[in-house]
Amino acid sequence: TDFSGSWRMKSSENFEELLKALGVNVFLRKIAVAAASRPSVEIKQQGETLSIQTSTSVRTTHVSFTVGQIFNETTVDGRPCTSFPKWDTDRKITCEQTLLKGEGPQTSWTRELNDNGELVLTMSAGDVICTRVYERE
Ligand code: R13
Repeated sequence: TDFSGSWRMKSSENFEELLKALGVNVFLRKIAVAAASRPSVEIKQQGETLSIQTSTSVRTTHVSFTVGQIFNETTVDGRPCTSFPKWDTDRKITCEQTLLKGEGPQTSWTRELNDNGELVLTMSAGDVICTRVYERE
């Protein structure tokens, strides 16, 4: 599986609910939701190592990790965590996150290349699941 490429989002469900579950206040939530409706995602993959840059007008994140190895990132509400990405299938990575400090709902994300060549991202907080589908640019 090769996730490499430039990706454009075609649908998003439950992003605001996800931020709400994480305790983000309505003011910041509205700003985040507006910005996150037009993201641009650039992925570079070499073997088991991925580099993912997610850009919006107000926030850009960059993560680089090797599947099977713990790495540091931040949760979608910006809290530092350690993350453990694993192959769920040969086309799907599941990543469980552990907060470095404090309490909060259990968070994770998955990224999968589906049969239509789309990239499906899910982000979870407790039992809230946000699903975002990307197509190649
Ligand atoms: C701002 C500050 C308040 C907090 C926040 C959280 C998320 C985001 C912005 C902000 C955005 C996230 C975009 C995510 C994407 C994910 C993906 C609550 C910290 C800066 C308002 C914009 C695009 O699709 O991979």
